[in-house]
Amino acid sequence: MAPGQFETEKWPILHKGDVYSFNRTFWDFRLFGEVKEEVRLSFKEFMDLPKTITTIDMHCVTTWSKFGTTFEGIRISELLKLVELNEDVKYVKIYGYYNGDRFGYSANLPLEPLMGDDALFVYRWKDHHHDWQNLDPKHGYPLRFIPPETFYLWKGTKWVSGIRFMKEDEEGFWEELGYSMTANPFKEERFR
Ligand SMILES: Nc1nc2c(c(=O)[nH]1)N[C@H]1C(S)=C(S)[C@@H](COP(=O)(O)O)O[C@H]1N2
Ligand SMILES: [Mo]
Repeated sequence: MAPGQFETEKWPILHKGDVYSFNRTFWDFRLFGEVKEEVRLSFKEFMDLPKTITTIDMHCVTTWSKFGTTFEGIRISELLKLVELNEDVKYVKIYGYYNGDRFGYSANLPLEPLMGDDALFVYRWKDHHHDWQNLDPKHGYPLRFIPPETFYLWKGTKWVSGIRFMKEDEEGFWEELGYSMTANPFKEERFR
């Protein structure tokens, strides 16, 4: 158990701003920043990418942890096949909607720990009490990021809109407000 956390059976809802309402026509996903050529994916193009199923623990910095949720989604490494990164890209910022601003929310992360099956853009989940179901809009429908469990859940951007590739680390939404850049729950990296 990560220190200072307690287990919750329910899946709490936590975010700033309005719940984004999905419109397939206007939705796209951008891969930009330190790339040779920017890429935009329609919802169909994104959902046609190969899928991965993984069970991931979630740790919210407000001290709840939800264990053993199984997610279906698309790995970052699938998206990396679509762009050519510039040299020395080491960080990403994962953007999402905030009150209608498609890049209003963001979270920074190092790229290297996101290369596995436990860093997913998810749209479906199940657990011990629930059968497979689509994400609820409040949890990020149609697509939200779930980070590896070595990052607090604020790094899991809901209503995702794109990834910016970066050479240097840069603060996102909560990091600008004083939260940790590295955010490891097992080291209790909450603030800085
Ligand atoms: N777009 C967006 N994504 C967001 C947030 C937000 O305010 N806006 N809040 C983050 C925080 S602080 C947490 S703890 C998780 C909560 O996800 P949940 O509501 O599905 O439990 O979403 C993260 N992703
Ligand atoms: Mo959070």
